[in-house]
Amino acid sequence: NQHINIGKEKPSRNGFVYVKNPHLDLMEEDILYHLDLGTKTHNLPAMFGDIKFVCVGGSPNRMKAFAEFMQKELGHEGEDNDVKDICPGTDRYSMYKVGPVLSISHGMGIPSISIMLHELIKLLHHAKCCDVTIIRIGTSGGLGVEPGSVVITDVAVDSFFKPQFEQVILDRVVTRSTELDQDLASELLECSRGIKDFPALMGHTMCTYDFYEGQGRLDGALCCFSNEKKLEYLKRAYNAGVRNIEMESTVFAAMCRLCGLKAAVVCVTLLNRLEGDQIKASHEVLAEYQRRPQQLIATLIKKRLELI
Ligand code: DUR
Repeated sequence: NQHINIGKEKPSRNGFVYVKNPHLDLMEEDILYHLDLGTKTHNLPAMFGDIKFVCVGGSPNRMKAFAEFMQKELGHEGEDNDVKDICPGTDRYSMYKVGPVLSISHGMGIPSISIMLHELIKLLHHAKCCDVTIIRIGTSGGLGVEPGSVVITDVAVDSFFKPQFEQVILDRVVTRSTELDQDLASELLECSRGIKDFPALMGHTMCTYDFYEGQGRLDGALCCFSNEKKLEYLKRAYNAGVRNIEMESTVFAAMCRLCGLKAAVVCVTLLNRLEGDQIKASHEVLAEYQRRPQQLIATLIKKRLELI
């Protein structure tokens, strides 16, 4: 198999959301199958043209909670109080819109978020959105950090600690950069300093293809390595700058960068992987942890909209 690095692929910088696919121009209609939306069935510019912030996260319930939280924060609660799922025709992903903020779920892992991102990016493109900031808010396993800490990703790295995402396309391996927007990451860290008792730090985020063996866990249905080997690997990751581990950041960073979206990843850590594998905190504690990235993003959005 040939291994190619598309050096020609340059990020877009003029504010619009780009699709880098010549075939799309030749299509009469574009059906966004997993979102149950389309260019002929929906007026996408009217529905989505004003979007400036997109938040994505794994769980549909959490993304609904985020939309409800944003509704309160932005003072958008009216008579029509409920946030409504824009994609009720599909149970693959849920989507909510509150003013200029779109909140969408992406499921777990690279394949799931990648399908959603293809359709989301086309949606933003068809809607002629401009200057869009996109943030993944999620959960992760921490490395040498206190559980509940919020990690703002400076670079997303793969299991070899490299800042790249490899995708098999036809029968070749295409390597793409996973650089994120450094200014946005710094702005988020700055915002976090303004929130009382908010444990946040910047660090590398490692993205894997699995939750168990792929993250060096000893508690899966299969495991073929010792506790010593596990700790040796995780400590090497720590020394390479990794502070948390999740399953979506590399493809998220790679796709957003190429399509002109300023992207950030903000994940709370549910445990310290140097101390264990199982997530043992109570539901209440975990729920509180998961509100932390939401709080940070709400602060950033309100600052940007000059509401604070
Ligand atoms: N996640 C991990 N590892 C952890 C905790 C959370 O990958 O230790 C993220 C990624 C995935 C989901 O979407 O949460 C799995 O629980």
